[in-house]
Amino acid sequence: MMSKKFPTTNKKLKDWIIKMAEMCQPEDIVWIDGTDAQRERLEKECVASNELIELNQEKLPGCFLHRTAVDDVARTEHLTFICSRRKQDAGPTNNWMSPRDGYNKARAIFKGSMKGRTMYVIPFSMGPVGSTFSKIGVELTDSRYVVLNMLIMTRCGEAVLRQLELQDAESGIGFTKCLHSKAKLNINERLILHFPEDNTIWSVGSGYGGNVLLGKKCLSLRIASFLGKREHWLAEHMLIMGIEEPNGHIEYIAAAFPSACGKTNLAMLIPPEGLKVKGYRIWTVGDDIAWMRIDSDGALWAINPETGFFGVAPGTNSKSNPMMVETISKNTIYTNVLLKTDNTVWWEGSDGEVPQEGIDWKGRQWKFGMRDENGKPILGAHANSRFTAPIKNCPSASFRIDQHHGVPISAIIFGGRRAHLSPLVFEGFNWQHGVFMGATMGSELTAAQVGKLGQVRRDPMAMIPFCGYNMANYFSHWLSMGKRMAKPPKIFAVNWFRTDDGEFLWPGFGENLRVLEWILDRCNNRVAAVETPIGFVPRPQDIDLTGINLPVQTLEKLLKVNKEEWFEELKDVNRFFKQFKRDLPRELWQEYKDLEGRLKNYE
Ligand code: OXD
Ligand code: MN
Repeated sequence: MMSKKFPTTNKKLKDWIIKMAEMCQPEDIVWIDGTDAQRERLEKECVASNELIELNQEKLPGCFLHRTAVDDVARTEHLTFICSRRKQDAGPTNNWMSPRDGYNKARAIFKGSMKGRTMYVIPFSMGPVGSTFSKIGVELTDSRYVVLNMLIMTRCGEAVLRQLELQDAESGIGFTKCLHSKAKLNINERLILHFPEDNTIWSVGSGYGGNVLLGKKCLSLRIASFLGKREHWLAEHMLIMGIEEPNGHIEYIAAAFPSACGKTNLAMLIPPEGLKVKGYRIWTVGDDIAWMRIDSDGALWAINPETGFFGVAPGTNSKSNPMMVETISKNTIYTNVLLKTDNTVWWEGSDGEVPQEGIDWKGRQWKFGMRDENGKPILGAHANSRFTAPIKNCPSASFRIDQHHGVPISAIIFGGRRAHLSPLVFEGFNWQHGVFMGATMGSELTAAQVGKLGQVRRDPMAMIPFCGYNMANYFSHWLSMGKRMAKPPKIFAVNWFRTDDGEFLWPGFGENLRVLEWILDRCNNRVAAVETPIGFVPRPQDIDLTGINLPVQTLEKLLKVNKEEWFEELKDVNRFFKQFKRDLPRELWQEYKDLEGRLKNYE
C-alpha cells in the first residue's frame, strides 16, 4: 500500500500513523523534513496539479495563489466541536459531541478518504523547538496546500521529530495527534473535532486555513487553553508587541481583540508623525496568539507560538499596514484573492489602481463594475481572502521571536468594537476587576461574522470561538493565575471605534500609540488618572495629542462614562453570565454587583 519508511524511533508515533493510515488508506506516506528542497518539490507538484498558481516571480518572488471551494472560505463554527467526555466540560458556549460520537461520525468520513493520495506527516512545534513554553504536534494531511502553509506558520521537520523523541524518552511528554483530510471537501461531510482529554484533533472535509492548519486555532487555542488550565498557563487570542522607548528600553504588551478589529495592524503600527520626535520603535512578536507563563521572577512572560501570519487581505494597504505590505511581497501564499492579468494579485482595498479585469476568487473572468443579479458589485477577492507569510519578512519583526523565554508582559489589553459605551481606554482596579473586564467584553458584529451588522456579541477575552473547555472554568483559571503572580500585569480595555453622530471620534491606526503611551505610563506610575465606576480613565491632558488636530471636547467625548449606557450593558452581561449557572466564579458576580453599586452612586 505505502512506503514503510519510518524515520522515527518513537513507537507511539509510529503506531498512531499506521492506525490512521489504515483508516484513510493513502497510497503513500511522505515525511516533512523542513528542507527547502522538499518544499520546492511540493510547490512544483502543486503548480502541476493546479492547487497553486505560480505568480509573477519578478514582482512577487516565491509567491503563489490558491483557490478554495466556494463554500469553504471561513472557519465553520457550527461544525466545530469540543468532544469532552462530559458535556458540562465543554460549557454552554461550545458545540459539544461525545468522544464516541465524534470519532464514529468522523471515522465514517475519513474511511478511505486518502485513496490515491499521499499522506504527509508534519512534525511541528508551536514555539521554539525545545522551549519549556512549546508544544509539539504531528499533523497527518492529504493536502499539499496544508503542508506548505504549515511550513510558513510553524517550525516543522526533522529537528521537531528529534525533540519529540527526546521528550518522550525523558519524561513521557506526548504530542498532539492532528489528523486532517480534505476528503470530498463537502460541507455536509465536514467536522472539526477536538478531543482535549486525548490530546487529539480530527478535521475532515475542509481546505480552509482556520479549519485545517491544525497548529493554529485548534491546537494553539482550543487544545492549548485546556492544557494551560491543567498546567497553570494561559493560551490566548492575543497579539504581542514591543514598544521601544527613546532610551532603548522595550516594554511588551499582549492584546485581545475579536476578528476584524485591527489586531494585525496594531501589532505592527508605525508611530505617527507627531510622536516621531520621541523616537518610539515598534517590535512585532505576534498578531494572533499568545502563550503566557509565570516565570521564576513572578511576572508573566509570553511567546507567539507561530512563525507566520495568516492575515485577512481586503483592506491591507500602505496606509492601513505598510509593514504587512512589505511582509507579503515575497514567499507568500495568497488564498482567494483576484488574479490580475500580469499574474500579480489584487483585493478590495489594496494599493494601486483598481484593475479593469482579472480572474476572481472563484476562478471566473472578472471585470471592474460587474454586478450580480441583485445589483450588488461582484467582489474580485473574497471578503475573507487571506495571505500566509513568514514573520521574518516583517520589517518590525522582534529579534526575540526565537528566544525560548519569550518576553515579559507589562500590560494586558482587551479591545472591542463599540460605537457607544466604552471609553477610548480605561484601566482595571486590580487583576480580579481586570478579569471581569475581559469576561464582559463585547464587540459589534462586522462583515467577518454572520449576523446583524452592529449587533453586540459577547466575546470574553476574544476567545468565544476558541476556548477548548467550559468558559466559566476558564474565568476561574484567569482568576487563579492572578493569585499565582507576584507581579501581575495591569489590565486595560480599549475602544478605537467610538462614534458621535455616526463619525469615528478617534483616528485609529498609528495614532493608537498615543493610547499605548498612556498605558505604559500607568504601568510605570508616571501619570495620575481619574477614578470612575468602570475603572481609571485618563485625564485629557495626559494623552499626548502633538501633531493631530483633535479638539479637547472630542477627547472628552472619547473618555466619557455614560451611566445609563452602562446600566443597559449590565443587563446583557447578566444574561450572559446566567447561562453558566453555578459554574460562574462568584468573584465575577461580586465584581458585577460592585460595578452596579458604583454606577448608582455616580453623577
Ligand atoms: C483568525 C481568526 O483567522 O480569528 O485569526 O479568525
Ligand atoms: Mn484570530
